[in-house]
Amino acid sequence: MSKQEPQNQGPELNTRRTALKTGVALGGMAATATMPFWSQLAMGASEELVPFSDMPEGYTVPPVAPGGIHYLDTSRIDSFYTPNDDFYIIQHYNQPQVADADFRLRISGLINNPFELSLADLKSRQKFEIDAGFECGGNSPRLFQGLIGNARWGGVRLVDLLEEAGLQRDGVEVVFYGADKGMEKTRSDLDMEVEQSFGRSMHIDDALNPDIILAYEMNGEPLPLYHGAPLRVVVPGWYGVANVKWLDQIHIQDSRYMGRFMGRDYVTLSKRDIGGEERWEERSVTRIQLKSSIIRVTRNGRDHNITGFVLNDGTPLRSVEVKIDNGPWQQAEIDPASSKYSWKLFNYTWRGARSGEHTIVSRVTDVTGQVQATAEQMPEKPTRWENYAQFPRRVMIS
Ligand SMILES: Nc1nc2c(c(=O)[nH]1)N[C@H]1C(S)=C(S)[C@@H](COP(=O)(O)O)O[C@H]1N2
Ligand SMILES: [Mo]
Repeated sequence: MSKQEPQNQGPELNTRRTALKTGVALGGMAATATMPFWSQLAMGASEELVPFSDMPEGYTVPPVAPGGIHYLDTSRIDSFYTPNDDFYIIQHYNQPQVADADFRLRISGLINNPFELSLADLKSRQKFEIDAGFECGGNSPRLFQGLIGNARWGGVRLVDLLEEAGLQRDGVEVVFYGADKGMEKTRSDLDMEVEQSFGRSMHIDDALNPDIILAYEMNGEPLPLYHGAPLRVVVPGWYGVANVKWLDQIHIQDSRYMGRFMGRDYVTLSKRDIGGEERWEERSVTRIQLKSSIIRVTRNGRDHNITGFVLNDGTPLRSVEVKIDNGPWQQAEIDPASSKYSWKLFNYTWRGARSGEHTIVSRVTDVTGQVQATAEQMPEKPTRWENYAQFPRRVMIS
C-alpha cells in the first residue's frame, strides 16, 4: 500500500477529516503537512522501524491477561486511537464482573433527589462523545512511557446527572466509588485492616466541568471489562487515576474524601515555593502535567521520521520541538486530528541523519509559555508520580 493511501478505515478516518476541516485549537499552530498526518503514522511499505539503543533488543510487552496490568510498546504506536485491546491497563484491586442487567449507579449524599440508574437508563439518555488521552500518574521512562492511551469515550455527561440530583449548598466534594475492593490498613498505628472500595474524589467545581463523562463506550464499542465495564468516569485532562472504573456510586459530601488514592497513594511529595516559603508539599495527583516524549523512529528512504506524543491538561500548545544531539531545537508538526484533551502525536522529519548513535529529545511549550522541563530542571520530587521531564532517547542510525 502506498504511503499516500489511507491505511485506517472506519470512523477514525471520518473524525480525522472532520478535525482537519474544522481546524483544531492548537494555539495558532498551523499544520504544514503536505500529506495527511495519519498516513505518516501508519507505516508505509518502504518504511522501517529504527531500533532505539536505549531499549533492550527484541523489547516486547507481555500479552493482556485477566487481572493483570498491561502497557504498550510505544515504539509500535501507529494510530490516533489506541485499539481497545492494547490500551494500557492498571488496577489496584480486582476486576469485578457485573452483569449489565444487574448494574446500578447510585447517586447519594447532599442532593435533593437521590436516585439509581440502570445501564439501560443511562443509555437512553443523550450520548456525548469525547476524545481523551491519558497516562497513569506513574508512567515514566522505565516502561518507555507505555502506561498511556488515547480513545474516543461515549457516555453521559456527569454535570447533567449532578444537576438532576439537585446539589445542596453544603456539598463540596464529589466522590466516585468503583465496585472493586481491597483490604487497607489506613494508619500504621492501627492494628487492623478494613475493606474499602477504590475511590477518588474532586471538588464540586471541578466535577461540574461539562467535559467529564460517565463512559459506557470506548472507541465505539461497549466499555471492555478491563477498562471498567459497564461504566467508568473519564475526566479529560487528568491523570488516569481520576478515571474510576467499574463505577457504581457517586456521593456528594461536605468534607474532603481522604481514601488511599487521594490521601496516601498517588500523592506527589515535592519541594515547592509556597508563597515565598520553600516547603515540602504533598498533593494528590490530578491534572496531567505538560509532557512530551519521542516514541518511534522510522526510516523512509534517506529520511527519518521521529514520532512522539504530547499530553497535558487541555491547555492549548504553542510548539513541540525536537533536538538532535547538540543541534538546535526544530519545530515538529502536530497531528491535525488532535483535539483539546486527546493526546497530540507529533512528527519531525529528520533529513540527512548520519550513521552512528544519536541522542534525540522533544520538548513541548504551551500558550502560557510553560516549557517542558529537563530532568535537571524538575522540582525535587522523591515520589514516583508525575514524571513529566524531557526524555532523551538513543537511536542507532545504520
Ligand atoms: N475502580 C478502579 N478504577 C481505577 C483504578 C482502580 O484500581 N480501580 N485504577 C486507576 C488508575 S491508577 C489508572 S492509571 C486508570 C487506568 O485505566 P485503564 O486501565 O483503563 O487504562 O484507572 C484508574 N481507575
Ligand atoms: Mo495509575
